[in-house]
Amino acid sequence: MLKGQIAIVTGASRGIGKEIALKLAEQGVKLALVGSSEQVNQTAEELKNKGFSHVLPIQADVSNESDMQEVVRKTIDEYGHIDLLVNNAGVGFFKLTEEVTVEEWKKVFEVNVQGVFLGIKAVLPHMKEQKSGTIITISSDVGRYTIPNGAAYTATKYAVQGFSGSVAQEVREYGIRVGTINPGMVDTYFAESTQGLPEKKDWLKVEDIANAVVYMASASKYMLIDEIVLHPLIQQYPIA
Ligand code: NJP
Repeated sequence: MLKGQIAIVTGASRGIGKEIALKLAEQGVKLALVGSSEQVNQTAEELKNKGFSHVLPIQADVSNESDMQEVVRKTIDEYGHIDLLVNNAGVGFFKLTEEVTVEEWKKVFEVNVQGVFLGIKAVLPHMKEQKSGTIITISSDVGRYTIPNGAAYTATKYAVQGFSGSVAQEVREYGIRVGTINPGMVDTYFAESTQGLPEKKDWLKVEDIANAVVYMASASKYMLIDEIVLHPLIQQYPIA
């Protein structure tokens, strides 16, 4: 169902975004991969070595407006249009609020909130014109309930939920679907961790989130899946 579609995946250098890229490529999706470091080129090379030829790496910062406009321009130049945007890039840190610096506060909002805004802002004119499109943002379970020692990160994910929900209502009349995926603990490099550590063996795997993206994106065109929430069984979490 996704075969031949065109997708932009942000934060595709590693972790969840890299796996989303692989799962979409396996479905026959043509990809533009966005990361702020050179690692995004390496990820694209790995996919090409696996036999997926339609992979365009774009080194860009999601929090920079001209970068994201350029991402959309390059994707359209390469493939002609855009069916799917996956806003996955994100950063996080976990510490007591009084220890958070203004620079850290700004950074987490710039990437997690402004980055989502700029990605959506850049694709919407094209999706509105073609009267179709799907936008999926990898938010978090902490976009729905609060945790201690992560107030700044939690605040960004609440913002993402509100933003995404409002945009969804703005654009449904254009056939554009906007939803979020809200995972609990996922084994990645997030917050300066390392993917594959033995102590994270019972956490969600990157493929769990990537499979959710494929499910959401391939839903019938008349259906919007607003939100998918998923947790590892071992994670205790409050119900909002
Ligand atoms: O993290 P990680 P995840 N512009 O650190 C990229 C959410 N989440 O895969 O810039 C463009 O392995 C970076 O690439 P690069 C989380 O909030 C996670 O876990 O080249 N890209 C890398 O590819 C986030 O939204 C958990 O270094 C930028 C990627 O982002 C999403 O899942 C739980 C960038 C980060 O890869 C993916 O995070 C949860 C920028 N300015 C939600 N800055 C979890 N892991 O437990 C960073 O609830 N990137």
